Amino acid sequence: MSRIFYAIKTHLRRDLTACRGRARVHLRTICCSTRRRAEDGEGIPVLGKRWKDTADTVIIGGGCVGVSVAYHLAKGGMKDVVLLEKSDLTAGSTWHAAGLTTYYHPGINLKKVHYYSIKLYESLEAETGQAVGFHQPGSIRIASTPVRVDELRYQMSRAHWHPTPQSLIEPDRIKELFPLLNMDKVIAGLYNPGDGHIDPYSLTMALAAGARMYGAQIYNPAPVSGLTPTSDGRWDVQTPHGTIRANRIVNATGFWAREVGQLIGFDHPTIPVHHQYVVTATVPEVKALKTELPVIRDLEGSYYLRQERDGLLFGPYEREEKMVLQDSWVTDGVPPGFGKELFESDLDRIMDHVEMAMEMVPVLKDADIINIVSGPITYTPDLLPMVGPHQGARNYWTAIGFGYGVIHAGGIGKFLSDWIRTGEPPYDLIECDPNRYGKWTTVPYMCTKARESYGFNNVVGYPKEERFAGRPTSRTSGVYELMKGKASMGFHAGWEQPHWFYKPGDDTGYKPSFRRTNWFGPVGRECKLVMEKVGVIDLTPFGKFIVKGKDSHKLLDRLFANTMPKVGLTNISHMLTPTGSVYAEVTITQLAPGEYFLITGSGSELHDLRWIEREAADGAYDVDIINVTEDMGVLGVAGPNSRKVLQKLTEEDLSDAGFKFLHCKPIQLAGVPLRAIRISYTGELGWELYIDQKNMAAVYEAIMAAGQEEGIDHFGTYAMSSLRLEKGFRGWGAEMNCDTNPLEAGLDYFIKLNKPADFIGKAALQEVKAKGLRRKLSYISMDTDDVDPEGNETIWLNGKVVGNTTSGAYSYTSQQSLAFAYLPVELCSVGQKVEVELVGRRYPAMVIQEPLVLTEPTRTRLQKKVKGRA
Ligand code: THG
Repeated sequence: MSRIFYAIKTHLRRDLTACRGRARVHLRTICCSTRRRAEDGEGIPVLGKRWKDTADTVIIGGGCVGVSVAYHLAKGGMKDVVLLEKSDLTAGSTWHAAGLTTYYHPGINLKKVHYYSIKLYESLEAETGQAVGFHQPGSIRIASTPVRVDELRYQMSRAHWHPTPQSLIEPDRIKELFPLLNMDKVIAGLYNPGDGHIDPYSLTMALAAGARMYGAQIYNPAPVSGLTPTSDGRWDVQTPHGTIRANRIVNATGFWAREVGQLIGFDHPTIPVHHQYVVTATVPEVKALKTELPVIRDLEGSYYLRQERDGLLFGPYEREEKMVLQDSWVTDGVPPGFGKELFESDLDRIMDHVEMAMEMVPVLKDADIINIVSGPITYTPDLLPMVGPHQGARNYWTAIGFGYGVIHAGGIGKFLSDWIRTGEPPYDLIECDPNRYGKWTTVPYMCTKARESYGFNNVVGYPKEERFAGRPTSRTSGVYELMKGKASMGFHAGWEQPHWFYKPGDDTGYKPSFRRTNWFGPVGRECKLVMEKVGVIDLTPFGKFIVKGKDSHKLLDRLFANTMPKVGLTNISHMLTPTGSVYAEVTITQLAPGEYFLITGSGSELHDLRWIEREAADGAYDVDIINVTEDMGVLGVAGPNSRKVLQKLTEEDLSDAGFKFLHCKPIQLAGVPLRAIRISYTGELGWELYIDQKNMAAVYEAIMAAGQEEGIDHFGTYAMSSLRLEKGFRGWGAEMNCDTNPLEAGLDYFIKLNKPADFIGKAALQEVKAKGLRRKLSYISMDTDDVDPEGNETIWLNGKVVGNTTSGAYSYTSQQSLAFAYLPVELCSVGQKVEVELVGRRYPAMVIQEPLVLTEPTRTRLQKKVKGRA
């Protein structure tokens, strides 16, 4: 038996307590505080004169994230920043974190967070005078299967338009950088030269020193016992020292986040899980090295390994079924007084990883383990943190749910503080919006997903990834039961929505790939169906709100850049940020005088609602805002035969003159009263039907029966994406978001700069227009083989990066790969040649005239013109 096994099986088991005690001393220079029953306020020293009873922002939680928010707010010039920490700074998860720092993130936005963190950590010592123990020996993500190499190539094509200094390296170079590696299985590596690790305790102390230097107050021990909203949107924050009245509060309480959230009626989906890592004693081969080893992440083995002094530190991500949730904390709360404690470690759980690590790094076999750390960290259902203002409470912000708090702390502190100070996010980080969750994120759901997320830490990250744990949630549409066996389902904000439908002979199910896969053919079939016959799609996941009351028009006119539609009409309209970027894209219908129906995409329901509610509250508008998302099902019926099919079921005149494009009417269809809007994101002739959930199945069955002769069938969201791209329709979150203004996105038609109302973002956009644009959304077509663009790929010209795609798909109607992309204005002319990088290859591409396919209303109009002339 190797020594590492011996150590694990005997020595450590024998005296875990001693071992944990040593872990503290050995790993970090932490002054072990005496335990306090902080929650009870018992024995809490009086803070005396320093105590303030008002603040602009109160941050609750003194881990690396909360302290970073305080540092950045104060540095950004905010006066009266107060941070309350219930026991000691770093207590919770920060103090026992492994401290890894990396430029790498698969998400395109979080790369920016990581980048900022690393740059900040490089300069923090000079700024604050506090050493932070930052090591930057680089890191290598190791691929030992061909699909991993594809994943790394895929990641490179998404990273090249970012400053992230990463490159794909060959085995020889890997061996050179990490001479202790067994190269038998290594095929390639993703190398990030600036990566490394930092001492989380020192980092937090440096940020705290900085925060104080810029004027923030940090109080500890100062546990928060109550949070009371005031009628003017502020908060009374109760502590044993007294109450602070704050303009806003930030919950940055790590694994206490649910408890703090519960003080004001939220149940945040942040679940404590155990994370273990192991530290070895000096390894002679490591000691003999002249330079520090880079951090390695063995993706197949699902662990990270780095040098710790002259030994090694090794941390696995245990499999879904093995990892441990701290269930008792979920049900009963975190035990009072828990601060800098650790759990019993369980080495059986990590044996598989240990074996793989010993194979990859053979010197581990003879290493003695001196410490094992098993500490609580938090996981959210999708592994990403929750950062931003929270819907449902005014001036309540969260910075919680960090599974990787140390690398996120710097960047998130900057991001959140900029958002707080300026009123809008400094860049798009929509995947971390706290409002992506809702009432459907129940405790069992949170737990199942946290488990899945943990186990999936190093699974291959495919495009269009689906995860299945915890599904379906309580959010199912009225036709879900009828569709579920027939389609590959996608998950959208708690809902199940068909991606594509099966036919006999199809290779069914979820078969992810970096190239075209099993859905490629079937989606072509669905596009043909909508272009030539008629298709039905379940659009229930749309977010839907009613806004009514005396000031409804005034409020919406202030929030939206388009003019408000007349009664019975529908408009496409955008909410802009104060600097004139796109916050949201919504369709608005005026149902009755002063009563508006707002429809937004599935992912943006509470994100949009929060923005509308905030403006309504801040401006004291007399309105009612009602979220009807779950009450109403939606069926889309689209294609040239849609009129004929629906006409069979209603007395209402559906002719082009009788029911015009972008009109809305209450109608009876198959005997069911519902609301119909003539609109379709496919760009084809079509209606959306807004139906009480309870009547949805009946309406659906009537439509399917009525349409048999016309060849009716289903289509899903993949076909919809391809069809909308062919028509040149922009998608929110891709072509437009808070990183883009509507003029560069080509949305000019929807922006009424000369409407009388002073809508949010108007002045800024006028300035943008006067200055002129530097880049524009372009429409590009490319020659590919077995792969299509999906968005966020790098665009090259003459060996230089010139832009990025925003979304992409195969156009079945015109048989070519198609994408939207941002390019500098001088490269936007039709005919401009560029290259698009897809999974490691650069394919020839060209800017083309949009759209590839005319929309039905335009086609019909042009046909009428031609007829008129004849
Ligand atoms: N249906 C409804 N609401 C929605 C969407 C939808 N809200 C969110 C999102 N999708 C909005 N996006 C669009 C984008 C374009 C169109 C519809 C919704 C569209 N555009 C036509 C065009 O560009 O030719 C018409 C534009 C016009 O003439 O005003 O139809 O899918 N309910």
